[in-house]
Amino acid sequence: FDNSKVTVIFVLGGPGAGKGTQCANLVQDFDFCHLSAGDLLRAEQNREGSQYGEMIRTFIREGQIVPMEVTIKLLENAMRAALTEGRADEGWTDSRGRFLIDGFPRKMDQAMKFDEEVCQSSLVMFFTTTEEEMLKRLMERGKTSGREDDNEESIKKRFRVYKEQTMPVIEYYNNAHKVATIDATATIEEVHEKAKSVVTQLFK
Ligand code: UP5
Ligand code: MG
Repeated sequence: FDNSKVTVIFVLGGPGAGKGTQCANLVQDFDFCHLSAGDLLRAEQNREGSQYGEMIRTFIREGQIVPMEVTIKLLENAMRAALTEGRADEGWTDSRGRFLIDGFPRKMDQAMKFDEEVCQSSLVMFFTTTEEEMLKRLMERGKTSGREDDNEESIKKRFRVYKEQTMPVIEYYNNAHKVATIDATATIEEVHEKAKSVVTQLFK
């Protein structure tokens, strides 16, 4: 994608930090197309005829990172679709091409490949809070989410993979001065206000 036509913000943070919630809020404020890598993988897992369904299910349950070729292909397809068709479902109407990419890249290899072959991100929003808080949120959500990884065993594995594989990605972008760190411990509304001001700064 042409970086002069497309703006990408990566949204990172631990499992349950509130990435999806905050992206949904930012879509209301700015003309963003919100793409959650996890949601795209879950949709592909459930798509009839997908050759990756079983593989994705196993990786997600174990909290492991699905091989990057699959995820990057899904993201690229979704970006292309959004640029050509718009995303009326999210109220995304014009084609300036502003993307919030949620929960990606969570491993160094994905970060390098996306930067080199898809496009460069403008900013990384990093939502951070304690493991205790994230566990509490996910266990609560697990009562109704139907997500196969919202159980204590999977959550512990997700925390481990996050620390071992995703934190280095955040470090890497931090060294490139691309990271805006946002304390996600406060209420959804308070976190939203902070996130909103970060994006406003970027687009100023
Ligand atoms: N909540 C949110 N904010 C709150 C606040 N401020 N105060 C109180 N409660 C708050 O929020 C989680 C819950 O907390 C909700 O109930 C919310 O109301 C509440 P949410 O916004 O859903 O948090 P989020 O950070 O999006 O949590 P999520 O569980 O989606 O994070 P993960 O990063 O674990 O999940 P994701 O879907 O991104 O990935 C799932 C799996 O897919 C990965 O483990 C991996 O196996 C696979 N994957 C890949 O392999 N590759 C990828 O590139 C991406 C994913
Ligand atoms: Mg999410």
